[in-house]
Amino acid sequence: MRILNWALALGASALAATFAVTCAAAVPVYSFDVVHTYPHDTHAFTEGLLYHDGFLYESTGLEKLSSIRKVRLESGEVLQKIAIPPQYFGEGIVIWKHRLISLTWKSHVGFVFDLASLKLQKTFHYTGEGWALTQDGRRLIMSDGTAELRFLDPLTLQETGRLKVTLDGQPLENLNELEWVRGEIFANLWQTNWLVRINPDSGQVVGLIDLAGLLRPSEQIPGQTDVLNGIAYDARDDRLYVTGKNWPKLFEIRLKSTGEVAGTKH
Ligand SMILES: [Ca+2]
Repeated sequence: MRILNWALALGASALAATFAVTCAAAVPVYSFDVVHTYPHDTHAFTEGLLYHDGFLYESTGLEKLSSIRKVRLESGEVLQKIAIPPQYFGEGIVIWKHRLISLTWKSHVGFVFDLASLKLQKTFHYTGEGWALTQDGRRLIMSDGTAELRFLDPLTLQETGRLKVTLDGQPLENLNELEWVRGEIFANLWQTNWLVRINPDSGQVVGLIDLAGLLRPSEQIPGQTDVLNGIAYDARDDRLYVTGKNWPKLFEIRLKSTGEVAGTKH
């Protein structure tokens, strides 16, 4: 079995510099098979992605361009779309019952929309940055760019706790887009082609998913195609979707074990 140095594998030089050579547990590394490929709006700077009742919901970022959309998976057709007020940089989204909740990056403001109409119902506030949202059936889970995930009460949107995420015992920062998948939190590591699988109780990373090569170089639009971001999961049919900022494609993928583990050199 080959052991990868995870800090080098993630291309995370800052992490490598602070990494202590104390190997707690080697973490399995997964690769992927593409099951289906779907079109994706190359002007959608994806910040949030989820699957609900047969449709994708996607939020996009950038000032003056932020939006929330309901999208037909198969065609990429935008069925409903609202603009986020131009002073805000839109971030993650989550659905809780008949509401859709969204974050903004650095404005400390979140929005609650009626899911059916996408009409704004109210705003709420939080400290720090807003990156992504998902939910585990009991709580909302929020990332803010640090190594900590926050749990929020889904009704009051007040913080109820935090989870420090660690890889091999070290805090793992830049947790971006989130998805609750089969009892684990999946997170996209910002500016990398990696997803991590997080134990929601311990915060430990229990798997690394290498998505390098998912979008081929020939499919990338110079000056426009940005980083991997966006994970959605259809729990009913066990389908996992991923895309990226301004990517021309959205992929259904299936994870496969590489037989490799990531850890440190001993
Ligand atoms: Ca998601």
